[in-house]
Amino acid sequence: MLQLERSKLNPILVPDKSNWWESKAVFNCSVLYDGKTIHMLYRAIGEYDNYVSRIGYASSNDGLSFIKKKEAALYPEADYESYGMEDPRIMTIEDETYVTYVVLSNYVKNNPSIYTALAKTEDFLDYERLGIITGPGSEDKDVVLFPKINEAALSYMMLHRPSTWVGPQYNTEKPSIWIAEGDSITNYSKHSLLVKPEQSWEELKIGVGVPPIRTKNGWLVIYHGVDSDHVYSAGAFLLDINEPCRILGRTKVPLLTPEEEYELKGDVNNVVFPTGACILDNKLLVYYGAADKVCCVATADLQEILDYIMSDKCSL
Ligand code: BMA
Repeated sequence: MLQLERSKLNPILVPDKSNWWESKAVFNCSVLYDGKTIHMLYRAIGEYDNYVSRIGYASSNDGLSFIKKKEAALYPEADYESYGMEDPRIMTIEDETYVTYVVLSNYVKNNPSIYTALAKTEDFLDYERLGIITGPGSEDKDVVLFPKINEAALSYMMLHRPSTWVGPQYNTEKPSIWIAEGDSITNYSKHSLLVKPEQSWEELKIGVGVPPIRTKNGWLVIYHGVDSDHVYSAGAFLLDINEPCRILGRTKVPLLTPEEEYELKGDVNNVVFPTGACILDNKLLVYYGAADKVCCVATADLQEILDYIMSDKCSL
């Protein structure tokens, strides 16, 4: 049974009491390695009354020690962001850098409407907002975009988790991971069910954590599953490079489940929530939020994890 190995330096990012917008919690971090610098965006909380999230930026040369920028990278400006911007995920598509993030707005009967929005950046300083990219009423979170599947690909591909798409008409009883095709980077219309909860550790729901990573064996996707006690764990599946609707393997047992104090106790207990990854010297570094409080990293040898996902032990 393969497990991700936690860094001894965890947690690698903690709240900064002296900086109001990130004084309470910093978690669910995503990264982009540009060959020199590891850029990180993370969800930050500065007050519990309204629990409005902002997005912070940090950078590193080794993937372990990060220096934060004092000002928030993204904070609610657009109407659709008014109650928070959560869970940023960084992707490169055709040499451009994009960020998906969950937005909360328009409270109706104490419930916020949930969407995912997209922004584009060249330097992690300025962000161009491209608007909401998920449909009304779907309460879509955990949205990641694929890089272009191949040179000839005309369409854009997305993985998403529409929370309300459950029931016989959707062929799934629990919120699941869907794959969608779009004619532009912001407009996705063809949707199909891709991965449903199967094991007890993912009984309540699953959602993609980390944007798909191109490997020689296929697209590696790290995701989270939530069990009936609301414990969040991490698993992985592998998709065919040219036909990402084809699943090549999937972990049956979590790669990471809350065990350490910083994962067991926080603002939401018992959470490991992977949202980013990069590869350094053939090592996969998986970045995750722990207990909705701090940022952490855990690693695995890239080839070992690919072989493991493809092996009988964990495939479907
Ligand atoms: C999800 C999101 C994440 C959070 C997780 C665990 O629905 O809100 O930001 O880390 O729940 O609380």
